[in-house]
Amino acid sequence: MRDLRLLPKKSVSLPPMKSGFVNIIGNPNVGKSTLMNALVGERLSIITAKAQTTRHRIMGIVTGEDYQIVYSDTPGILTPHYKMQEAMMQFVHTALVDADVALYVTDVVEQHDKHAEYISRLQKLKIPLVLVVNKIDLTTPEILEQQVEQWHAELPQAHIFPTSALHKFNLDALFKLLIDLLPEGPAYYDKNQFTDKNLRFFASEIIREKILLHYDKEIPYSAEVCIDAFEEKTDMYRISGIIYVARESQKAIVIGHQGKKLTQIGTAARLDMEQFFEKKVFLQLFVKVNPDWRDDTKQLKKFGYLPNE
Ligand SMILES: Nc1nc2c(ncn2[C@@H]2O[C@H](COP(=O)(O)OP(=O)(O)OP(=O)(O)O)[C@@H](O)[C@H]2O)c(=O)[nH]1
Ligand SMILES: [Mg+2]
Repeated sequence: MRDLRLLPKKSVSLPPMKSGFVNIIGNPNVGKSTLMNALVGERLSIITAKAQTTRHRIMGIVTGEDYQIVYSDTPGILTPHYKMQEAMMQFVHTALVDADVALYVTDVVEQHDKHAEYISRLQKLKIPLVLVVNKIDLTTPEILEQQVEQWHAELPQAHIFPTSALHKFNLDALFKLLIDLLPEGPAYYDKNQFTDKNLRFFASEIIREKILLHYDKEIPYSAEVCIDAFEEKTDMYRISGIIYVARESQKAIVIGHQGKKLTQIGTAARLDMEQFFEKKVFLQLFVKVNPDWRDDTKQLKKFGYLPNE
């Protein structure tokens, strides 16, 4: 029998592995988080109709046979008034620097002039740029066409892509384009890993989402959630969270008459957690006043806005 080792290797043309970072940036409320969740197929980022819902950079990892896309959802671009918002913008700037593909999201309702500062940055990018025009369910084909032309004139190098993240319209085609644009390379993360954040982070975000949904005015923007205990029992998670607000008057509003409001958001958060964790959850919530956390470096480190070195 012939020694098989001496035979020339049969050339099996496996498709090359594509991998890299697709970083999603854009103004507040345009649908960045809705888009990432839809592309990943998990509810990783919280979504509300209020601007500044996302405060962190949250990765969503999708791995297939021959690709790995590491999406990053980021906070909406704003002019910072607090150190917390400066940290939020730092997440955005880093995301522009370490992307393999930049995915800039706008929508059909926001004013074009809201982009001025970032347009010049986008024009100088050396990496592929995809400009997603989201919420096309809210406009007509004629208006959309005009907007696409305007974007094309301003960013001739961009792949302009109309979507409706809410209705999952055009997302398969977007995914294919992203795979095309990604460089060849090995997977960065284990194929079973789907995010860089831990269970505590998701628990705190789910509580924060309920605060955004149930309170108006300044409360959602003054509030932060910290998980002070997260016990993993065999049949359940026992979670204790502290809601920090800026003033005594806000604490009273968050708790509500006879604690009813707090019970209401606690129940809503627990139900969402049980769905997300696929586990029974026992949730306790406390409210504390913490006037200056948005400008306090130590606390911003504790809450994960600043690195801990
Ligand atoms: N009609 C419509 N609404 C959408 C679409 N995508 C997102 N939305 C809505 O827009 C609002 C904002 O969505 P988010 O995904 O939280 O937006 P974001 O850009 O992540 O916002 P920030 O985190 O605050 O910067 C929510 O009410 C979404 O339901 C869409 O395609 N069509
Ligand atoms: Mg968001």
